[in-house]
Amino acid sequence: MWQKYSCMLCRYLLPMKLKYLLFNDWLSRCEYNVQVWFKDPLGGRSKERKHWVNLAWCLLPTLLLLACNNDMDRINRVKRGSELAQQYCASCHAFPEPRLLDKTTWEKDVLPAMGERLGINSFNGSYYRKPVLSDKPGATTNQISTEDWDLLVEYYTTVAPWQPLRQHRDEPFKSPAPPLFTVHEPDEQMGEAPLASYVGMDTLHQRIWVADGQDSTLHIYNNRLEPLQQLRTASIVSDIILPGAFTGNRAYVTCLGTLYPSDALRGSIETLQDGVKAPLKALPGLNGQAKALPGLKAGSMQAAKSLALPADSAQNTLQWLPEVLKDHLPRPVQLQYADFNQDGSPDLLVCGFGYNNGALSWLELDTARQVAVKEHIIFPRAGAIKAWIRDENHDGRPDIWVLFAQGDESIWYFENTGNGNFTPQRILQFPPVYGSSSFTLQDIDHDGLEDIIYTCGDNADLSRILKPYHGVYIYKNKGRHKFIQQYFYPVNGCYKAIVKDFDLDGDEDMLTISFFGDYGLQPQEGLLYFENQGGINYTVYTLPASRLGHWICMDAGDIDGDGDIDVVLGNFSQGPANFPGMGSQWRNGPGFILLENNTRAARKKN
Ligand SMILES: [Ca+2]
Ligand SMILES: [Ca+2]
Ligand SMILES: [Ca+2]
Ligand SMILES: [Ca+2]
Repeated sequence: MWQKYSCMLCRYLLPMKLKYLLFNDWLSRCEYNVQVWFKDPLGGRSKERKHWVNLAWCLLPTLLLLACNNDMDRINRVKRGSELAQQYCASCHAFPEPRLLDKTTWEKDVLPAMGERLGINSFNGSYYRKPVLSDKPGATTNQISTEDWDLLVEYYTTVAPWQPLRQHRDEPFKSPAPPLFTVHEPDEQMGEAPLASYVGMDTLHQRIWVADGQDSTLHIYNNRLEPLQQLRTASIVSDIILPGAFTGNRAYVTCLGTLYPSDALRGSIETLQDGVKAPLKALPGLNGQAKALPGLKAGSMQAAKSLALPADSAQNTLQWLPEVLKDHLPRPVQLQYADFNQDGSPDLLVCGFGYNNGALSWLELDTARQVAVKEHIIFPRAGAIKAWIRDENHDGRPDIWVLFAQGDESIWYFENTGNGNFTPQRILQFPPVYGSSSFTLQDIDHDGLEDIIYTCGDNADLSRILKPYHGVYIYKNKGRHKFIQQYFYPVNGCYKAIVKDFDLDGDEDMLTISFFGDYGLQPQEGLLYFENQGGINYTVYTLPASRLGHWICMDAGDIDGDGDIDVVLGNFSQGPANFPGMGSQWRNGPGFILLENNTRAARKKN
């Protein structure tokens, strides 16, 4: 006990210079008292008591000194542990500061898994839960000695806080939000306990596509939310390139293979070809006049002058025929398209998330035969989750921006150097506990340079505690690939931000969804509206629709053609399971909802 308090005294209360002065003072007192003791050992009773007191006074600093020596040993060990953490942890990803997690989460959850990757299966003589396995079966990789690993763990468990950091908002969110959206639910649901893994708006044909992970099915609705077709896919759908300019009458469907982390190459890409090629014609009764559409539970969706649907969609006779374009992919989560090798034929970019292994790659297509003729690996790394195509340097070749969300969480720029070859450059790097979830490129401040809007909040990995650094970030583009953080708003478990001018006042607003929100105390985090107040300033509002489902995916577009941006949200009704009450609410909720934007209609009224 006394060691503990003396160590605290040394560590927290006394700066080094003061310790030195006190120590010298004590030494001189000891020297004086010892001299007096031996010079006058037969003094009076009071004098004897005084000498005992003086002796005790001499012993106290000695005890403190011993304690300090223990303390100094520990300080030196922790210092060495810090160097080892920089050496080993930062060799794979951004250096994770101990303060990002609490001591227990480091010791019990994160470090055992990290030790396993370095070939370590014990700490201070106690064995971790799992056996040591390397990526190559039958081989183990001891990359760090047991002694060094113990020092590294001691560093994290010493410096980390006892309790997780708390979320802090300078500006709490507000309620009620401006009456921007009206909620619509489909009459015909996807099934009980929906697991929406994808929602998308085909604004060209005014259809909504929703994938259900329960039974790997794809559901297509018209903009009245009436079902047009349901079909089965190879596996759970993660992304779709909807029919449009690139794909003509085809859709390209990304099938994840397996929902849970795995290195199995079960992912695939399917093409869907519309079997009925009916000509476009205007729906009867909608010849350019605003009219409430039937089939909606609430609200008054406005039909637009341009509203025209294929006859087949009006008659519920879509016949999409799936064909496998490419299989054996590492958990692909997104597709993009461009002519990467400039041969006049479009190619596909695949974000192969994988688990330990994954790849960013592009596929040369034989669009006539509907097969991928060759796969080119751009970056053999796990975690590619979101990509955007830009001709960044205006040389006519499509370049690529990618967020990697596994291990080395980071945003990369791949410059197309010709013939489908790319030069990688890391632009931003985030600590591996951030749980990067999405990013987008948009010129928020209208200075001619696209800025980065980044969200983090995936919390399904090793450290499943609420994290105050989860939320939405804006990095301002300073030119020459330099980005500076200009904005952060904390949102637990933030999964995606869509940046659009929702209220049509000329500046970029945002909608965010959260999958791992703080459902115990602030379930409103599930869906937030950021109204731009000029520059990079927002007022953040809660939206009542946050209660209706466990929103995991979101898309935006003008689905009714009236000139404002509507939103579709997908409900993944499972997990996290530790919030009683929310589970049944989500399971009984709709598979998806449409938020119809009222802005244009309100302006017409006024
Ligand atoms: Ca090409
Ligand atoms: Ca900008
Ligand atoms: Ca706006
Ligand atoms: Ca609209």
